[in-house]
Formats: sequence, C-alpha cells, structure tokens
Amino acid sequence: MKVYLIALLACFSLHQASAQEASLSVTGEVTHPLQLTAAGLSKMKRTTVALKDRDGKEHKYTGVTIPEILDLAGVTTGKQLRGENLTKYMLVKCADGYEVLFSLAELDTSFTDRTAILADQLEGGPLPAGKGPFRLVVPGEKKPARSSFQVTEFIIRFAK
Ligand SMILES: Nc1nc2c(c(=O)[nH]1)N[C@H]1C(S)=C(S)[C@@H](COP(=O)(O)O)O[C@H]1N2
Ligand SMILES: [Mo]
Repeated sequence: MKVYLIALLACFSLHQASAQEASLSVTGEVTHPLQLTAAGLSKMKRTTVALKDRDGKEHKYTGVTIPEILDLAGVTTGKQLRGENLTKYMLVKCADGYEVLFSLAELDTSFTDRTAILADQLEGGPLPAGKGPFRLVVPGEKKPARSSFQVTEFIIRFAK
C-alpha cells in the first residue's frame, strides 16, 4: 500500500513537472505541429551566432537554426518556398506579450546567408533570468529589436 502511494506521488510530481516545463510551439501552416522543450532542443544540431545588444556589445548565442526547426514542423522551406508560399509569414509570440514578424523568405537559407537561431545559451551558459529559456537571435540587422526573448510560439500563416 505504502509503495503504491509513493509510486502514485512520484507519477503525479513528474506529471506536474512536465506540465510546467517551458516549451515553444510551432503551429499554423505546418504538417507536424511541434512542442519543443529545452531537452528536445538540446539534442538537435547546435549553431552559434553573434548578436550585438542594444548598446553595441557583441555576445555569442548558441541554439538551433530556425530553418531546422521549420523543417521539423513541415513548414515550406527551400525549393518549396515559391509562388503563393512566398506570402507566408512567421509570427513570433513571447511570454511578455512582445510580438514580431518575418516573411518565411527572410529566414530561408535559399534566400539569405544570415542564420537566425532559437538560442537557449548565451556565452555557453543559460540565458539570463527574464530572457529565457529561449531567445530568437537574428544576426545581420542594425538593431536587435526582432531578437525576441522569452519566445513561446512560432505561428506560420498565409498573409492573404
Ligand atoms: N520578449 C521581448 N523580446 C524583446 C524585447 C521585448 O520587449 N520583449 N525588446 C526588443 C528590443 S526593442 C531590443 S533593443 C532587444 C534588446 O536586447 P538586448 O537586451 O540583448 O540588448 O530585445 C528585443 N527583444
Ligand atoms: Mo529596442
């Protein structure tokens, strides 16, 4: 009886932990809606990019490239990104209500050499409090305003 109770409690607390675990969802015009967790992200191919903060100081962020995440969700990329697919966009939503938008072509490796990533690390450590657990890092822009922190959702849609 006691063992059962302990097992039951263990299951319950595990369930609670997973329910509270931060994640990022990829939904909308996708063939495989995703719910990416920190653990899942850490198992994917890692890429490091540099981003200047609002004071012009450069920092190194590490994570997974956005095209790799979009491919995993079955979003149109590469050769599929033609015709009406060029009217698709990715809306980024954050825990603090901040939102930014990209056309899919802006993020695609067949259109641009700059590599946007979903970062979970800054200079080899976790992201600072209030900026994590995931930050979209967009190099090659004059200001870091679209490099959104506390990202919770990528929503893919047609603009028309
Ligand atoms: N979630 C979220 N992300 C955000 C913002 C915000 O208010 N909320 N501000 C943006 C703006 S306007 C700037 S200039 C940069 C600042 O990034 P930094 O702290 O690395 O300089 O974060 C961007 N990302
Ligand atoms: Mo800003």
